[in-house]
Amino acid sequence: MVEWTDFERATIQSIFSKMNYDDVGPAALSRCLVVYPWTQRYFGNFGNLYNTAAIRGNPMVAAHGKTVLHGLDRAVKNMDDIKATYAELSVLHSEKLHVDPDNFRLLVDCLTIVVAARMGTAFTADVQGAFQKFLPVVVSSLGKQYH
Ligand code: HNI
Repeated sequence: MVEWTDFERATIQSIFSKMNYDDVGPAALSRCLVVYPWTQRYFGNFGNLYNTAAIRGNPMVAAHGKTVLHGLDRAVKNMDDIKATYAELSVLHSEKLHVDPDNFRLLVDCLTIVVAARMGTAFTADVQGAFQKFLPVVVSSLGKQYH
């Protein structure tokens, strides 16, 4: 069970409440697919992922990027029990999608870079500290049902 300070809670909630999901979700997922090309293997049914332009222009990537952010939303709303919140999603990624859990960290790293770029100077070291405390909890909770 992770303990959160008032600052950490307020910061995480503020980042997500100000975030434009339609922009940040597609940007984070497409960045992950470009920077770490092996992550493309899970999206074989998404059509053309041939190069950076194709990935960035792919509507299925964009839609799925938003889905992932809505998935993260659930953790933001349940910060005191992220593990239970993600139990089902963890089973899905493990048993049905067979996603290597190492990839969760790659995606949240790309998300961090996109959020930092969008927030600019508001992404202070303290804000980054709170965000980077939250994301590994997400990553480890999504990996909990793997065995
Ligand atoms: Ni992920 C489906 C959330 C990381 C590959 N994923 C989902 C869904 C959510 C979700 C929500 C929709 C579930 C449903 O339909 O019930 N995924 C998340 C979150 C993270 C994450 C919160 C981490 C931050 N997923 C990843 C990663 C990969 C990944 C890193 C692969 C590299 N996810 C998938 C695939 C699907 C998926 C593949 C099914 C997509 C589809 O529509 O066919």
